Amino acid sequence: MKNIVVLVSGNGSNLQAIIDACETSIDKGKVVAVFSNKATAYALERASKAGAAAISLDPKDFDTRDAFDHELMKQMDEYQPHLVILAGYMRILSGEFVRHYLGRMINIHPSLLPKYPGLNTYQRAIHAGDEEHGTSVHFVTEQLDGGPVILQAKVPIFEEDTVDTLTERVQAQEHRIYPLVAKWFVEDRLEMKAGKAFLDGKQLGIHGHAED
Ligand code: NHR
Ligand code: GAR
Repeated sequence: MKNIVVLVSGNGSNLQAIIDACETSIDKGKVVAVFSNKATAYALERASKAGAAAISLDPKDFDTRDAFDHELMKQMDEYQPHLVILAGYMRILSGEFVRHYLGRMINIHPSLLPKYPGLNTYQRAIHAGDEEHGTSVHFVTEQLDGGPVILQAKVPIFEEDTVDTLTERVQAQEHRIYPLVAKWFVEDRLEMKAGKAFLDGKQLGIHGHAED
């Protein structure tokens, strides 16, 4: 079994999709621990229900970002993670933390990267009058939302869309693609080398694996 550790801050619908996939399609992976920077995150309840450790650390108990990340790393390593998954984790990670998990930490970001790194992507896409939006799974590097993309999913934006309707459409796609990427990683089909993503030894392009 390969241990998966997930970092969350909120609802945890992506966490749930991955937990469910570990019961069905990700034969070699298991979510062993879930860490949150918010004690009230619903994701922690999902973790407990699934029999994973559910742990919250409060940033207020630490003087600096580095100190918080260092403690988080120490506690995570007790679970010997093969893969670290950011699933709606809303805190920027320090350089030390990112370097420690480099090549085995992935994130899902709600935009078609490299478009719209950072926050409020739905508002920005609607406001810009874009005809499509989407989500990207990428390896985490020190550059915020700048690591190599593994897989994207696109959705249309309709005239009557609001942030809520668009979020719902994008998240439905996230729940499909994130477990798939986790499965690839656990099966040792996916790796990051020299800042690029490779699937089955083939280098992926800037939009990741081409899939409809
Ligand atoms: N850390 C590094 N080093 N690199 C990445 O690519 C990261 C990361 C940490 C989180 C997720 C990311 C996203 O998918 C992620 C990718 C939070 C912020 C942010 O500005 C930005 C991007 C992401 C997550 N957070 C504020 C902060 O000061 C807090 C915002 C809040 O609490 O609402 O940490 O979008
Ligand atoms: C997801 O849609 C993810 O793309 C986004 O937060 C949501 C979390 O939902 N991530 C970010 O915005 C990272 N900054 P979930 O908690 O239900 O999985």
